[in-house]
Amino acid sequence: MIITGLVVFVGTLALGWYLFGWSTEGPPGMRITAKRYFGRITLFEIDRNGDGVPDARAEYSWSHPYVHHTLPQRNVLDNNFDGIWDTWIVTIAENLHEFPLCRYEVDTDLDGLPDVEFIESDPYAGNERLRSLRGF
Ligand SMILES: [Ca+2]
Ligand SMILES: [Ca+2]
Repeated sequence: MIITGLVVFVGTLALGWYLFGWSTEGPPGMRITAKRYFGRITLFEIDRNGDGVPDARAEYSWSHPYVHHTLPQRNVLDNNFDGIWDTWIVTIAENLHEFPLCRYEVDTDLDGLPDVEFIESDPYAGNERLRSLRGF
């Protein structure tokens, strides 16, 4: 009876881990945590500056979860590392041969809410425009 209860308990833990578990890895100074939702990877939380606080999120839907090299539906960034999200990059259209078309939603007055939007397909140009809008 005790053995059966133990097996059920461990099985429940294993199933819970499979459905909602996470794994963390990354190069020195950076931590990338992949989180599963009902068995599919739908979120990466990234600590880019190694302070223990995630400052980037790559979000996937359950119907279009992460599979090797798939694009997230949305990236959320805290680019000045103050603990408040300030940049939301939404994938509008994927392009197999070029960068995807993205809508940038930018918080320029640092109140945690986006106040400027623009569309860009070149991530380097997008980052340059972010810097010109608010300095980082
Ligand atoms: Ca961090
Ligand atoms: Ca911020």
